[in-house]
Amino acid sequence: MKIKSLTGKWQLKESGKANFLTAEVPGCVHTDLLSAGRIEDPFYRDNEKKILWIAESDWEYERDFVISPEFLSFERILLCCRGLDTLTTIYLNGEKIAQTDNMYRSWEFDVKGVLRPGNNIIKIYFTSPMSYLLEKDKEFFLPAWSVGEHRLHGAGWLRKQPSNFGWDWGPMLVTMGIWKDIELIAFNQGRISEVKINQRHKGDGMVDLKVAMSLEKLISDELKGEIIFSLDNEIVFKSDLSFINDCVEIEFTIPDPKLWWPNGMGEQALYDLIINLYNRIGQKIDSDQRKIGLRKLELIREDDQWGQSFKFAVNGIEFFAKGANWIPADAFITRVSGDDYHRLLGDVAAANMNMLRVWGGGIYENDIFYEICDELGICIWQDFMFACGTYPSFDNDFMANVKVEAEQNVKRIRHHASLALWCGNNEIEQGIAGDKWDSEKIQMPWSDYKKLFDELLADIVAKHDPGTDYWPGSPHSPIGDRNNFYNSCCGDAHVWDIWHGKKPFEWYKNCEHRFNSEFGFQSFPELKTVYNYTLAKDRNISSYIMEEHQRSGIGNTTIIQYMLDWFRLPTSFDNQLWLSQILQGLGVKYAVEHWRRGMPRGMGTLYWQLNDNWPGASWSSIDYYGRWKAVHYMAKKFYAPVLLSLLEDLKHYTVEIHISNDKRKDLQGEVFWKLTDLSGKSIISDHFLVNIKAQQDNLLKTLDFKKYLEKYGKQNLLLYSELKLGGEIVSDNFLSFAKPKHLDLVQPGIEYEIEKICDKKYKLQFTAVKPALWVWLEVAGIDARFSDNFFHLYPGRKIDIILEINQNLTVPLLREKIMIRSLVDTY
Ligand code: BMA
Repeated sequence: MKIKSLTGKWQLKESGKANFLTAEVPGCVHTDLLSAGRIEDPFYRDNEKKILWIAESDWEYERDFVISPEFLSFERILLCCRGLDTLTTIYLNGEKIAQTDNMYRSWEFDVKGVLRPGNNIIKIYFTSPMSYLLEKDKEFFLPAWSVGEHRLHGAGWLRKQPSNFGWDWGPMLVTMGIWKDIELIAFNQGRISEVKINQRHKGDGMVDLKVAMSLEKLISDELKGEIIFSLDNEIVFKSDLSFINDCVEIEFTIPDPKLWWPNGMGEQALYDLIINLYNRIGQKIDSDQRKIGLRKLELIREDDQWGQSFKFAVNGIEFFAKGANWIPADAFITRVSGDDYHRLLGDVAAANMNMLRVWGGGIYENDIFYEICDELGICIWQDFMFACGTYPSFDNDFMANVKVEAEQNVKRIRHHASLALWCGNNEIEQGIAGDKWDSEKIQMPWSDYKKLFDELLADIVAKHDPGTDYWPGSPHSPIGDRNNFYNSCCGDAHVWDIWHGKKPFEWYKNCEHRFNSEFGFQSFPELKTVYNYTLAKDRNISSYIMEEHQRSGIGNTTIIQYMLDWFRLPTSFDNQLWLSQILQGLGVKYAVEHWRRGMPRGMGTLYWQLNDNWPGASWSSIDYYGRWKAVHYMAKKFYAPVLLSLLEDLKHYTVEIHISNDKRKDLQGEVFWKLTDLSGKSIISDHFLVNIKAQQDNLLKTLDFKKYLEKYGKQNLLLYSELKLGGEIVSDNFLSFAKPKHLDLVQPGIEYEIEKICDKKYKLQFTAVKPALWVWLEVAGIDARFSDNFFHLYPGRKIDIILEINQNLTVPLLREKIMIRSLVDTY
């Protein structure tokens, strides 16, 4: 097989205009216009508004390329477009090859008859998605949520990233372009067209692997091949293959399998599967290589005392899913590099997460995303790309288009060890499926809903990936009235009573669902990030520009409302941003700790949302530039495998000490707790040895503070607790009886030592004379990663922090740049 890549430099122009500019493929019109200096940074201030015309126009990409007579002599030559966004007409040497209408599909066209030796010209015309949608809207209006100033209507007709039209955390930047690789492939005799792997984990611990391989065969004679299955370069199984027909299936047993485990549960062993195809004279003509993790990953739904479970199990071990929801990592998805995927997913693993949900308003992610998830043990809940609106499932062309899209993506992703679940859509069962088509209620009938989500997609998963479970929508209630999408007895739930419903954080304590696939709270990004999209005059949270970068209609008022509940309203802009992050962290922590204590009734929490696709206020825990918000540091702690949490009962003056243990073994440890006044003076403390049962929550003790609360008053007491395993603190927590705003904290007198570990890496040890809450560190002007941040200090407690920066500073210079603040500095 020969491949001729057509990526790289192309020419691009707006249809009807004369001037071409240089385009980069993969890429999109916006990023090319940006590189050419024709538009300003769309993320800066309100520039986004000035460039809506881009998607209202048609665009033309073209390039030439040279084809050798040798290339042309191959029997079959295909033009492969791995991703076109979205409505295109393709011309090769002036001849129309095809039209495309789905950004999620990969396209192959036979072009042997059109290519010629020497110079060739390919042109791809992109039709404006906006004018197309305007037309389709007239044909049949598809109701959808939140359409308005910041979200365009009609996206349901087009198989294109829904959030590209604007969302409540991202810009309205409707892209067009060749967004994935484009190439010519040429081959003789045959090529590998499909590889399907089936794992059977047997009672005796062995694993049977069935590998079915299909060829696109151009000859009727037999073709030879070979399959090699190895681990760390040691061959575990090898066999010759003979393709008399188009398909061969081979089955073999791995007697002593090294299993793949999610993050925190064990190693991520990945075997190499190689399939080679040879021609008649023994030359390799095609090959397929992929990494395979041996594991059984399933959704367990069985009747129990609460209704029906919703929990994942790996290799027969049930586990609590800890993670977040993933959105496309840039409004211009072609800008997301391999390094970006590595960094973001590394941050996911570092926060002790074991699952991400690839949310249905984005994209089926790139291969590299799933490869890294395999390596890091991050299980993937994979939505099909349908979200928050109605879809024309009554239209046969639409359904045929979706069918190919779904088949291709299922076949592309199914072999990944990390794949845990296929899910039909986001939130369409949350009130959008109803009695009939209804624009006012924003509804489509269940009958049409079912065609797409109960039948088409379910059938495709059953046929092409029977080893992975299918779930029709998130949320979905499998028992009883399906309209009751918030059923706490079964299914998954999106818990938005906090934030959208404005209920207090404490309300989480009343809320028991089987799996919390969405819940969350917004915050602002830190000042460094805000600097990137504002002028000095914009730096007030209610300025026009700050509100432009806040896409939730209730956003800033909701942040401030909750902030007033918990904290003193800071007067400086900088502190408002930081405190919004602490507030967000507090809310998400409240929820996760509660739900982890409630296991096994609820067996998962995926907060909304991990990342951002532009800089602005949102529910993310990592901002657009990769900066960890407070909640991401907190996630590392509230998702720790062994978590100590404190549950207050202010009516009865008690506090329960819990340890949620996700480990598969019982543990022995020691718990320490201490009650102090606001000056840090110890009032009472204790420590005791504990036996911590595996894979469950352990209520260790209920402490009664009535006496102390009456004597000192709730505003004057702080409670700290720590868990030691093997002499080392593995989890710690803090509780105040009054809301933090009512604590008359004083300047804590924080001291620290710095020790340089190696270049760009330092150890800092912190102590304080008085209690310091949510101590946060910055290195002035430098992006830093701390092993912990937003931690609590009290007299007698030393906290070691590892600091990594991308510069090599001397200790004195670093000391000059370290900035330390804590809650009292927001007063
Ligand atoms: C959810 C998501 C998104 C949205 C988020 C915040 O339910 O599915 O649609 O961004 O809420 O409103």
